[in-house]
Amino acid sequence: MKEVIKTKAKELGADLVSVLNLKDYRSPRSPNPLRYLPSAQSIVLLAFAPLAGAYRYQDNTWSKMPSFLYSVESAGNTAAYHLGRFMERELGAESFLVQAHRPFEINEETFRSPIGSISLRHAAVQSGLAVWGKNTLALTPQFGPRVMYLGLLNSLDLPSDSPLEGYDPCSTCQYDCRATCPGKAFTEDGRVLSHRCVKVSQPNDVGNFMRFLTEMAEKPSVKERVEMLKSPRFFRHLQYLQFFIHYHCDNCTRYCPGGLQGASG
Ligand code: B12
Repeated sequence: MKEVIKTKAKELGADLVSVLNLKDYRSPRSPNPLRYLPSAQSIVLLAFAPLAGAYRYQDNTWSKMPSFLYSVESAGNTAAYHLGRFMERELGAESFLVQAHRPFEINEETFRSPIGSISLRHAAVQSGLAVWGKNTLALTPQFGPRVMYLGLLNSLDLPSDSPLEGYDPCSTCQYDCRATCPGKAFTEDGRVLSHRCVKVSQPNDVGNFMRFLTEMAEKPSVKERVEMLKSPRFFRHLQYLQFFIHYHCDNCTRYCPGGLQGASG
């Protein structure tokens, strides 16, 4: 059954596929998957590679986004949806699509450090698709960190794939992703501080928009407030909100040498 699902996933456009039984899923900070699908027994993990040109740009531009996020995410969602429907129709499974990132559950505890429904990196590592990198990303032998993960939580009791052995790209790597992070977002114990990362990776995100609005509210005259609204800064925030997400810095992904001999290199 597992092979039928994997073959179908590849036909639908996934670059990499693996399976993790929930008995083998460990992500202590993440919610209980049964909250999302009470009948869930396993996760089918899908990885989609961006277009090769996505990381070749000289200057960081808005225009890079469709190549490595918007197109990959919509293709991934479409493929995962069709795979889920296939599993429902042909294999009698119930499925729940684990989104690539947003929307998050936003509450008092998580709004400064968002948590996904399923930790796709933990699932990727535990099902042998990838290994943990020093950049805290899940590095695949084929593409390094340059993949987008999605998941299908489902009710089939599928056996897990084995974790990868003998692949340890960070042990010989010369690129010090942690020390060169422009946001100084990495902690000694291998975590990423969200607020520091977001400051440089998503400079037009909600926090910075709030700063903009506060500044505007504090301006003494209407004329000055209107001037702020007519500025490129406001338009950047607006565009960010319309497009849902925009990564500026992506150095830990872009410069990671892992997988550069693979299909994306
Ligand atoms: C919230 C989130 C963020 C937040 C917070 C990240 C965080 N600290 O977890 C912010 C906004 C900072 C962020 C940034 C980025 N993100 Co993000 N993010 C997510 C999301 C939606 C949820 C992650 C989550 O639940 N974290 C909370 C819990 C689970 O984490 P945790 O238990 O504390 O584990 C952390 C550490 O303990 C450590 N860790 C745990 N065990 C081990 C073991 C070892 C050996 C090591 C070294 C580390 C380690 O890794 C985790 C990260 O800090 C996932 C999608 C998903 N559903 O998984 C994407 C996801 C992780 N993000 C992704 C990407 C691409 C990015 C960015 C590169 C985007 C960008 N250009 O800015 C950066 C990378 C920053 C980095 N180096 O981690 C990809 C990663 C792909 C990959 N190959 O690994 C994911 C999987 C999205 C996807 N669908 O593909 N992200």
